[in-house]
Amino acid sequence: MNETGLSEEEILSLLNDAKTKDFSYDRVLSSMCTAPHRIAVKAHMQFIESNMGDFGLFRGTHEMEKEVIRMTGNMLHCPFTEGYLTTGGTESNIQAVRSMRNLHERKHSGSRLNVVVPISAHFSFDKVSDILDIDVRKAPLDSDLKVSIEAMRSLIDENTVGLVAVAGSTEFGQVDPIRKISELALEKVLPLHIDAAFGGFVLPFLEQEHVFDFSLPGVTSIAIDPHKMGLSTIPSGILLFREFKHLRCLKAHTPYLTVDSQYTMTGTRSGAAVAATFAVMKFLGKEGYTETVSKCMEMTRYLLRKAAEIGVEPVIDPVINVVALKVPEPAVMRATLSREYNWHVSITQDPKALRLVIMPHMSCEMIDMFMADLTKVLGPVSSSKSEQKWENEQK
Ligand code: 0PR
Repeated sequence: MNETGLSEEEILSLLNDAKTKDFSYDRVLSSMCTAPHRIAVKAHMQFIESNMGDFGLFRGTHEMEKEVIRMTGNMLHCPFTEGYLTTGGTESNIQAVRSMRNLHERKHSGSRLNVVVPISAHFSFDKVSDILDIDVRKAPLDSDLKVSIEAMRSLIDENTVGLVAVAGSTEFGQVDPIRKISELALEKVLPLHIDAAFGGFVLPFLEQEHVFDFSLPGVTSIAIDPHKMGLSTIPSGILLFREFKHLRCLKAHTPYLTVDSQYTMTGTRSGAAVAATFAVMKFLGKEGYTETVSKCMEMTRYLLRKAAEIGVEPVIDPVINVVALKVPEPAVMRATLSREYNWHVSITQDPKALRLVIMPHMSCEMIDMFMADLTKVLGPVSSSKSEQKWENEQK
């Protein structure tokens, strides 16, 4: 650390230098986060010192948190849901599985416990395995990249603490057959956690109906992130439980604080993110989110039309605003697009494809510019050859 403090000017100059090294969102097609809504930024700044780790001191913020839980519970068809604002999908997933583990009758039996998840589940479940010291059994997918129910069923045994399904997978934006998984969970008397970290603020606002939430009786918890498609500030995640017993088993005593217990993973928690989420949800309402999601889906369809013009097809017909394109050597394409054209895109693992997330910070003009550069990178590969080459590479 420097001996004496720098001047404000010097600090601002250091900050500006750092900022110029960050990618600007108008070159980013790989992110599940986006620029937060201005009302969220305003609220965040106003509550910048608020700490939900000792919410007896910040009662106004705590009331806003309860209102966010109530609004989200209503949106996901469980008006009396229990929960709290997390730092994002990772924490929500860890806490959901921790709750399953704590409620499991064989917790003290000494046997190694497990949770059954789709292989498409986010890498946060690998952290779950390490932190909670339980096996994460990964069920393969069907050809449409939804988890296979039969595979899930075959992985369940007496040491299984619960099931996980994904509503809007990270790589392909696919939604698992949650109605059937809910039936399986009820049949096996297991809790079912839905990872809707990304899809949670998309699926309820699509024209086509997708049933993925508490309206299915087997669903016991849901992760949904305001800092992704909810347009709130980072770090804003939400973890919801259908019943208090799932939250109660996460209790820690905090005798010297203003409240004598907490159920959260972190101690100190951002009240600013609570205020931001409250503000943007109230400001946009269902109408505002429907508009945002419609815009992203229109851009998604626009991108698909442009891709088709150059002979590039998606791996699956996108369900939400996540597109995986069949291009030859996706990793090389990604590197070239970054190095030579300053675009940030990502890739999927199985099958390998070029992955784009069509977020609210994008526009059709941005897509046009990107497609022009992608066309150059693809080079003289003719339409049919592009897909053929991709098919051969998957073998
Ligand atoms: N569950 C799902 C389905 C997710 O897609 C993600 C993150 C998580 C859980 C974990 O959420 P947190 O990162 O909030 O803990 N999905 C994005 C991803 O891994 C996160 C992200 C966002 C990555 C923006 C990069 C980026 O630029 O791709």
